[in-house]
Amino acid sequence: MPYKKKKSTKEKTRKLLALAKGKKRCLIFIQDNPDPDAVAAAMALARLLKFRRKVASTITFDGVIGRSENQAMVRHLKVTLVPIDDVRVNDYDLIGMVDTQPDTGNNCLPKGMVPDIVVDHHPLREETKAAQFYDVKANYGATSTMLTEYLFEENVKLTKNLATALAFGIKADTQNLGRETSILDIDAFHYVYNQCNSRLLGKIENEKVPREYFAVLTNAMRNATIYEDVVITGLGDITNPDMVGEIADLLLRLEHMRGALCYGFTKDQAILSVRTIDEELDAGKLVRKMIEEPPSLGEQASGGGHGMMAGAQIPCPPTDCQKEKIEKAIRDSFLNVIGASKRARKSLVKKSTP
Ligand SMILES: [Mn+2]
Repeated sequence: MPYKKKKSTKEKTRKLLALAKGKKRCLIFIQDNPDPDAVAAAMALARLLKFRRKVASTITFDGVIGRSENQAMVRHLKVTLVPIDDVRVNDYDLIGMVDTQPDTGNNCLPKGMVPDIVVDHHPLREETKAAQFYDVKANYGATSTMLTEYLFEENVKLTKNLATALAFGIKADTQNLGRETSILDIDAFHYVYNQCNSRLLGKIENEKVPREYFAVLTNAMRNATIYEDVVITGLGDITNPDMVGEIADLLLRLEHMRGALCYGFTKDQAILSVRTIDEELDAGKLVRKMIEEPPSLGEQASGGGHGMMAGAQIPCPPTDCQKEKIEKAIRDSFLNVIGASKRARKSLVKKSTP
């Protein structure tokens, strides 16, 4: 079926492009430790602004490009991502934000700054409404799908690299169009896949991983504990924060489980990922309850998510870090909110014998 334009998209792109009129440089914020959907969506917004308004964009982020696949994406598709520490925010006359929103705690937008443009597929936040332009639709599986609609609406030709990025972005956020996917994601995927370099996409998705990857994985499985029908593991200190989400996904595949939690410590924070297949208990609500309800993660924690997946971060500077205390708070509050007994515990795998 041919890809179709939507009336609602036309209204959105018109408003967005009106805002960009006469502007010169756009700074696009994405989430910390960005994933393929964030990178692809930012590339697409940059392309739209360049093609229709001759606005040049810089994509900025904080944290690291952790997963080998994501590093391969950036390398093969020649994406330039500039760390926030190397950016002078005052050099820009337009501020964009994609795949995240102000005040979520997982991006480096300076405190108090209101972006001009916000496009995201997580639940709408109150702070976002201050933006002159926002398009936030939680029924989309990927922000890349929303930006694909914009580009199609505005007849912007996709480069091979951009089409490949968008295809990867949509696949990555929807577990290959299987999780939280709408027909909109599938239609957009077909559109970009037809124009992408599928051989290169395959190469990116199957990028080699370092030995450390298997060390983290082994450690995670050895430390995993089952409490009734939920499973929890901690990774200790990590250099790649993306492992937390990847391992939570993996643990949820364990039969009879309705929830999984994985957490780890980066240099200045504890981060956690929650996954659930419980229709009643939305992962986003679960994480919000973990932050708000006693025994809570504390006032400094922030987080969010939706449907089956959510995450949070708790500041934990290396100097006064009380990792054990935070670890206990994470585990206790998760078990409390999801309703699983602390006492009924067993190890996921038996300790190996020499
Ligand atoms: Mn996304």
